Amino acid sequence: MKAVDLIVCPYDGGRRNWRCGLGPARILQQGAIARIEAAGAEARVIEVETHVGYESEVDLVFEAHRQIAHRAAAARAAERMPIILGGNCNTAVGGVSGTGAERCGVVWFDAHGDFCTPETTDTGFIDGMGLAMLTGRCWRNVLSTVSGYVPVSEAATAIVGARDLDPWEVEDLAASQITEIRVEDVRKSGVEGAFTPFLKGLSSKVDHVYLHIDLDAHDPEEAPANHYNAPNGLAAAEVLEAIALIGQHVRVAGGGLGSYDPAFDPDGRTAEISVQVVQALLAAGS
Ligand SMILES: [Mn+2]
Repeated sequence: MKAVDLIVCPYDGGRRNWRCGLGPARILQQGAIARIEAAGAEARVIEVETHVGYESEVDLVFEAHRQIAHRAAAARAAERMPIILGGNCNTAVGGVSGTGAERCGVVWFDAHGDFCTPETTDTGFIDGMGLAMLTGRCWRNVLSTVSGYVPVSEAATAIVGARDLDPWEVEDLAASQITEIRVEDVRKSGVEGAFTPFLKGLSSKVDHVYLHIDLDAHDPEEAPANHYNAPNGLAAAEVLEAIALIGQHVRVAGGGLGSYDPAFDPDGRTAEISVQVVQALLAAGS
């Protein structure tokens, strides 16, 4: 795609510019715009402003989804690719809703399941519910306030690189129709071998896909992302290869990055990889 809206939503735990909320600014500082433009595309940055009556994490999460949905829909209407630079993973519902949730597939890269619900969570941490929200397992009444939201089909959803799951997430993912692509699948069969069974039938089920990349899907030795780092993750080259491969099978309409806390990345390796992920999304997108 030739034009991109980088939609910045710098929240973590309901706080602006805190912890992973500082990730988007660090990715921009790494030269994301200049490098997109050097590759022949045009980019602009749109920062999400949230205005809520009561600043709880819950209020801010859903207001962010509403705002992101609006911005992503405006981007698609202008034939620009929406790429959300988020704080935590509570941006994907907005991104998918704005990109077009009907007949949308999702590939969710993450060390964690993000598949808790208010009934199964041990902590109440809303960031652990992003994929469960996206597939319609919880918060459905308030999610109806997000323009364009409908639950995405589990059969058109894959979670990639998850390796640090709560017991309920293990059980609920296994019982769901979501495809799990594990790090060991990629090690054993390569990116193409691990992804192709999911991708080969996908274009008959959906019109497009949205790719959500939690940076902690990567191995923390190569790309330290945040305080929830889990060992034995994906190589950056594998993530980039997967994004390109997905684009060969189905239209990539939008995507997002999240859960990158620059405090865990003193030498900027993850910032660099994040820019490469943005460029890969743009190259795969249409
Ligand atoms: Mn996540």
